[in-house]
Amino acid sequence: QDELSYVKDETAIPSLLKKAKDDKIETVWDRALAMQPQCGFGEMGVCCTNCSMGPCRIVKISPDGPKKGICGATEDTIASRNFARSVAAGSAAHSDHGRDIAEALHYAAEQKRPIKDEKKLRALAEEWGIQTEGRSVEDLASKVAEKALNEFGKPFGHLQFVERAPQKRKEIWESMDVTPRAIDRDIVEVLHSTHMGCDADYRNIITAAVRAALSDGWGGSMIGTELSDILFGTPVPHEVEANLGVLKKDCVNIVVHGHEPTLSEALVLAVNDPDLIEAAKQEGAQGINLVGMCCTGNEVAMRHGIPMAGNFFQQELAVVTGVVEAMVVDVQCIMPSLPQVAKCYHTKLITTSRKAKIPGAVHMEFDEKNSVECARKIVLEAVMNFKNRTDNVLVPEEKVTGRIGYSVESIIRALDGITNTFAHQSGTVKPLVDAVKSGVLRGVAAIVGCNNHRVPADQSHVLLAKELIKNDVLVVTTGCGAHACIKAGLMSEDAVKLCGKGLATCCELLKVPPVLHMGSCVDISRILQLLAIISKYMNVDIKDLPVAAAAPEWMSEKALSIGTYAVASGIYVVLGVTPQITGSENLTKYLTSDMENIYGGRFEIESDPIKAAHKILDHIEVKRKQLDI
Ligand code: NFS
Ligand code: SF4
Repeated sequence: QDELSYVKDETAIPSLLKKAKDDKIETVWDRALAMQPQCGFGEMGVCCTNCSMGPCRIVKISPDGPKKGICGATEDTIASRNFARSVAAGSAAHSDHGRDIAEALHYAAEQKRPIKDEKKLRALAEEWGIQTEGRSVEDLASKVAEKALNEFGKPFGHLQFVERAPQKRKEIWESMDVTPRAIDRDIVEVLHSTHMGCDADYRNIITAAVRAALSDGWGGSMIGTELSDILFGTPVPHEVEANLGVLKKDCVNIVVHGHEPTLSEALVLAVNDPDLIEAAKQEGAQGINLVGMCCTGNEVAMRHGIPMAGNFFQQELAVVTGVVEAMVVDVQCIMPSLPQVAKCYHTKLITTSRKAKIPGAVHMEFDEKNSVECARKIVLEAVMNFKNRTDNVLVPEEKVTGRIGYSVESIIRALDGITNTFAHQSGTVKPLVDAVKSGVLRGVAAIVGCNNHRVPADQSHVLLAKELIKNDVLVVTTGCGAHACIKAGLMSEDAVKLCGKGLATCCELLKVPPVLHMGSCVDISRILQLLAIISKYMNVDIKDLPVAAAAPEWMSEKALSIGTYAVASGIYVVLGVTPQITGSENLTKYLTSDMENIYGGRFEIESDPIKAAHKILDHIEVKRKQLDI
């Protein structure tokens, strides 16, 4: 009980919810309430609208209702098709983000703009068989970008990043014929095969979904991460402030929200422009305060220490503070309700992508070829809006500091820092593996994903993380889960107090928090990469490692794609919110059990975060036993 009230307070949500109520603002919680009871057919995944003979639904609760769609599709076919289409959409979202980054790298090379991580660029070029000797940075960047863009539609072969996976994993994929081939093709194939009257075998439908998901994790997302690092810099550890308390009453506040770092990087440059700062002062502000929300927030926090204003369920509340001059958004996880909320204050909601326009928002399209100028215009729009702010403001006090920036490179560098303690070759994961083998550290768990009204916001993320670190499991996190963890203080030095003795010792030695922020949701590819490195170092498959993943509050299709590629990569994945599959017992059994026999990973559904933690701990112990450590 104590723990619950503590978690609720640290989100900064209650005070702003009260203000929202006073201001007669409708929020996601109000709409969720109004939606009750939610449709049982949809919840179970047995509603089909794939053709206009439908909608069809399978009636499970009474023996008399229809058991087949009008075309004859069974509950297994319908539920698996729905699931597969969600995975394909999620993979599309991540991968299209990756493609935009590849294009941005291409333009940067063309326009001779700075390319931050030349070392990483050269390493990737070599990995991809591009001649590096005697080539300029621009030339190499443009070749790498081109090769990345080809990954989306190349007619033959398979994705290049597949080669990063351990040998045994590649063999499993080969044997199941799920080795991702070309990103767009694998996604299109799901849409084709789930068209009316095509694939009716739920297992085969999930196999296609697995291929599309793998083309996300080991394809589009990995391209997004790697090329963002090359272009904008690979994150290194540093301190950052988090929660809505990072908004500043006396400054022009700009919240950048969405996903792709291209827009946010340009804004970071623009807010430091002396002319714009001067303009803000002319308007009576002390300066310009740029803060980030959701995954874009993670991107700019990881690379520039821009404060993390909040996660998915805090986006409306950020506007409710009354001090946001502009909320600038690009793609994904942006609530269409925002213009309604913004209308009640002075906030301008500015959409910037042709892929995501919202009625009621101001649209200022962001052009990658002209990024800096676009960003300046947006910032000026915010600055000029400062004078419209009213007295109806509330900046919550909640604000914490945490240490973030844990790319694979910085994790390995942190491990290198203890060379004197362990006999150790530098640049490897040996100290981490040694700590796991000795049992000081039991294993590693990833906590990722969103907020969902079915769970008190952030609570499952935080309770799960605390239970795991208490039991000597190192936690890595991304996305909105990372926001939840930093807000709860789990990325601060103090968090070591919450750890078991073994993990506490490791953290003190490595000077890292027990919960490592690895970035945005596309950066889950960093976690795959880390697991691949560890597997190769230990000469085992990913499925043999004492690791697990959880998405305790997930809601998006992207999360389903992530879960699916994680399972197909051999990882045990606990979902805290039940996916819309339960109308098909066969499909449910396939995802939560049969897949383990094929891929070594499987889904688990567990809504109680403490029970979820113990399932993860049990899983880790089983894997340790099998490894004989
Ligand atoms: Ni991930 Fe990022 Fe958050 Fe969920 Fe949305 S922001 S890509 S989908 S809600 S974690
Ligand atoms: Fe109904 Fe079949 Fe059409 Fe789906 S595809 S709506 S189950 S007739």
